[in-house]
Amino acid sequence: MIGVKEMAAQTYFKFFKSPAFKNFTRSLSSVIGEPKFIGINTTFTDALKFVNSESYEPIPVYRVLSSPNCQVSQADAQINNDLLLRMYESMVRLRTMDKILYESQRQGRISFYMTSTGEEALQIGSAAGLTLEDTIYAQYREAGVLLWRGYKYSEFINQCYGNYEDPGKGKQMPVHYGSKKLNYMTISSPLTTQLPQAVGAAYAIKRAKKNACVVCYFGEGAASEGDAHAAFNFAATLDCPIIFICRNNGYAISTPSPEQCRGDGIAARGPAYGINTIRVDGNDVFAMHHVTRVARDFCIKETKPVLIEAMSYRVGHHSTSDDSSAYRGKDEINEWSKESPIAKLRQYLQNHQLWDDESDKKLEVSVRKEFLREFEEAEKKLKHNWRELFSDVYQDTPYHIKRQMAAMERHLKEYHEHYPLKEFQTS
Ligand SMILES: Cc1ncc(C[n+]2csc(CCOP(=O)(O)OP(=O)(O)O)c2C)c(N)n1
Repeated sequence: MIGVKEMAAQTYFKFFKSPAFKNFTRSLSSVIGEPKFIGINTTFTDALKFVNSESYEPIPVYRVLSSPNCQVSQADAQINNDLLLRMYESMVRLRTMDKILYESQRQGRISFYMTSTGEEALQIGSAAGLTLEDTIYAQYREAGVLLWRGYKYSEFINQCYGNYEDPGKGKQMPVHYGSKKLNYMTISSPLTTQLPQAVGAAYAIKRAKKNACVVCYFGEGAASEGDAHAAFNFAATLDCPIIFICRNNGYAISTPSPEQCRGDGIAARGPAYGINTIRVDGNDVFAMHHVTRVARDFCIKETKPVLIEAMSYRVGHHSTSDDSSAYRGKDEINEWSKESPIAKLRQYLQNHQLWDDESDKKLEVSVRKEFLREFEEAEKKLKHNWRELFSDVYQDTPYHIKRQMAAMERHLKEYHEHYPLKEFQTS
């Protein structure tokens, strides 16, 4: 039985929610002077006040793995043990692969490399919160995402060598991976091109009513390109199911993020575009995984975009072409190395009797052995026929390209002893 008071409360509640009440308040506000500007929902004020960073409340960083005890503070951010161990192993695999490929560049075996050191949790945590149905548009420092999705060591190495097993036929720089099978778009060197492309793909997914989303990774430096604005705005106004994951690792090559942009980082831009936004500790694999899972559910259910700013630190040089000691001190790197996401997760596993020194040693040895075996194989493989240099751009090779190819043919005939032609396929 409900009493008179409850009935009265229900009636009031119904009235306040009714269209009649909305019409009444709308007509009242036009009398007392509330703004009717299209698309803006606010009030008039006679206080002349600029909105500035002092009156602005910075967006906090979502974190669940508390230091120094490495406990997970939120029940729904917990990860089951099997998945957690798989995540840890993937982080160690990524670090080992980075180490070997970085050193192989230093030995002159490959031309270029970029490591993910310090950003392993960001990549593996988010990748584990997605499915293979979700389409990935990445920058270049997201090898961990591809590794998690099942890209093999041999595939990474073949691409870096540009040998005949590289689907890109050696036409791209190392680390410009792509995999149709794993729904991972091939990396483009020009920054931020992936953002508007990713929004277009998300719009297509929305029209096809697929139970999936697009996930677009980019650095805070890339967010300064005009394409980022176009992408955010289209995603918001066209209600696209896309998760933007900004990897804010503190630097865009030598430019520290406070010189890259002012204000409250990249996350602050989200609400201005009308995008649901969160800032997360990218070194906390639990938080990263949880946020990505929730964002995925939200953006598929609501067909709306989400912006995640994942805070981390680029421990390594920008690439093998960079020497970061020219623009940052050792102390800073040492300080951040203490925040190693791999060490944090390892501590958690150890605290819960899921891992120990012995398991660590075993894993390191087996990963290294497996990787080096693949590495040796890839190194023996020939590169594509040099004539491939001229293919795959035009459907019908134009006259000037044919002329260049003939000139190259003549040149190599005459000066063949100066070129490592034995390393290339002949047909
Ligand atoms: C349009 C364009 N401008 C400049 C460059 C040169 N460039 C390559 S990487 C890079 C820094 C990008 O930094 P960020 O987006 O923060 O990613 P991070 O390398 O830190 O992961 C720059 C300026 C480029 N590749 N494309």
